[in-house]
Order: sequence, then C-alpha cells, then structure tokens
Amino acid sequence: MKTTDATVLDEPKIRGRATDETIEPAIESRPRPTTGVKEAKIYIDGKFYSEANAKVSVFDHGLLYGDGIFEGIRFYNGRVFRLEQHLERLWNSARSICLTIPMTRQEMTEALLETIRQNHLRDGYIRLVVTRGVGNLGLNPEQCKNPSVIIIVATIALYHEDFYRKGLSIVTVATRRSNPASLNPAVKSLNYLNNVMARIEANLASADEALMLNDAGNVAECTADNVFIIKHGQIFTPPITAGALQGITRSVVFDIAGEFDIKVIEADFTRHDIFVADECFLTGTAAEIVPVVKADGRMIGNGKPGPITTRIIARFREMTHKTGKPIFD
Ligand code: PXG
Repeated sequence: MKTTDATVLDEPKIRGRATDETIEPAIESRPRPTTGVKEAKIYIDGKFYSEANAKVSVFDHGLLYGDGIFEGIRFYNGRVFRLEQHLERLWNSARSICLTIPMTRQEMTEALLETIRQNHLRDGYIRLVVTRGVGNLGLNPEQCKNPSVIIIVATIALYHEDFYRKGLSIVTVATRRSNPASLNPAVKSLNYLNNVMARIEANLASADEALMLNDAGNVAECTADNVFIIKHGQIFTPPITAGALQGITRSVVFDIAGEFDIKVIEADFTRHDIFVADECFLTGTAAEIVPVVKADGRMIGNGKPGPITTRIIARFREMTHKTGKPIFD
C-alpha cells in the first residue's frame, strides 16, 4: 500500500513506533495543504471555489450550533465506494433533524461525481456537508431558509501499513457516547464534540483510539469507528441501539462475514468481553478495517492481528478496488 504526503484526516500515529511517514515537525513552517489537491475545487451550493475562496458565513448555524449533517466517503480506483448507502444515511440524518436537503439524490450524485472530476483524482476522500444555513444568532432553525451543501474532495494518506500489520491500542474513556434521548448517535451531525472529547482523552492516555461506552456501561463505538470482537469463531458488534453509528464499513463486514459463512451477532457487550476476545478490530471510512491488539493495557489474543481479521481486511481491499459507482464513465 502506498502513502501520500498529504494528510487530510487525523492520521493515528503508532505511538513509540513512529516512522518517517508519521513524524511531523512540531511547527509547520509552510502553509499546510488542506485537501492535498493542487488547485483544488470545492463545491458550495452549485458553484466551485478555490481553497482560498471556499467560505461560508459566520451566521451559518452549522458553525454557530453544529446544526447540520455530514458524510465521509471514499473513492478507490475511479469508483465511489458504497455511495448509495452514504446517501441513504445522509437523507436519514436530514429527516431526523428536520433538514431539507435542497437537491434530489440524483442531483447530489452528479454534484459529487463532478466535484471529484474537477479535482482530477481517482482515489481519495469526499467530505459532504449539509449545514442548516444562514440564520440569526438565535438557535431557532426556522430562521434558516437555505441549507448549504458543501463538497470537499481530498487526497487521503492511507494509514501506514504498520497500522494494519501490527494493530493499534485503545483505551476506555470516561466520556460516554451521547444518550440517544439527548443526541442520537445514529444522526451523523456536525455536532461531534462528544467524540472530540473522547479523542482528547485517548490522546492524553497516549492511546491510538478511544473506546466509548454508553450510559449502561456497554460498548458503543470508538470516536469515528465501529467496534467488532471475535470469540470462538463468531463475530460480535454492538447493536445500533447501544449508540453505534450504522457504519457503512460495518455493513461491508456483515457482507464479507456472510461470504465466509461466519456469523455476525449484534449484541451488547462490555469491555471485559474485549479483554477476553480472540480478536478485535475497528471499521470506518477513514481507517477502513484495522486490528486492535491492546485494550486498557490488556493484550488481546496473542497481541497480533488475528487470522479472521486478516482475511476480512484482504477481502475488503479487494471489494474497494473492484466495486462502486464509476466516476468517469
Ligand atoms: N462511528 C462514528 C461515530 C463515526 O463518525 C463511524 C462509526 C464509521 O462509519 P463508516 O460509515 O465510516 O464506516 C463513523 C464514521 C473520517 C470520519 O475520518 C468519519 C467519521 C467521522 C469523522 C471523521 O472519515 N464517521
């Protein structure tokens, strides 16, 4: 797997195992490319702008209140991976927060594909954002008449291969995944402070990711990834009702497990079940599928990525390169 020098997403560092690719100067002396694309074109409400000119109003409620929704989507080898599912989830998030996306799904598909084409990439990452739009300083969304659609296409630095070969460490954090009765984790909203707080705790603990529990003390998910464990040849993952996002990569794992004739059981479990699991892995658009080898200081299995995880990763890579919505024809 190759790496690029542009990193647009948080690239987890393998702590204590830094390589040239993961070391960054303490002070960045040159302006850091934000998309990694030369002369990037960013879509805002039907028009394309350069990075320098891609701006939204300070009165947009996406900024003032985190009022809006988003998707993180990948494209590989000239094809957008699982686009339909991402759009389905975006429209569900919109419906849940009473936000009307100002275009049809067909128009959104065309806008996404055209933004990728304008940026001349075959592999990369799409950040699709729909904000509530401009309003006044009050939080009432009735003031916001025109939601904004923003599409940013970026190169994505694939995580270092060490990450997948050696696995990562997670810690359980004190910040609980938000209760569905207050802010439902099923909505992929612009309000990610719950996850950001968990991420800060992982950073403070020098861990690669944060494991978040729900109010009942059961495992919910990590800050931007779903959690899976494997025990006695069966795969377990928390149900959506535990506070897990209905991850697209999660659903791909369900498909792959079906092909392999391995059962996936959606069930509540605790961190104890992670400690005694044979294998553990995380799934997410950015991280793809990544093995976990340590949880709260305990080694999982023999401390190496397990055989089932490794098979699933291999099949996932095959799928990402061969399937998806073609961008250029
Ligand atoms: N849980 C949460 C809370 C997430 O935000 C996932 C699980 C995994 O879902 P997908 O559909 O990606 O398999 C996410 C993913 C990124 C990024 O780096 C992704 C997310 C959030 C923030 C950043 O692409 N969502």
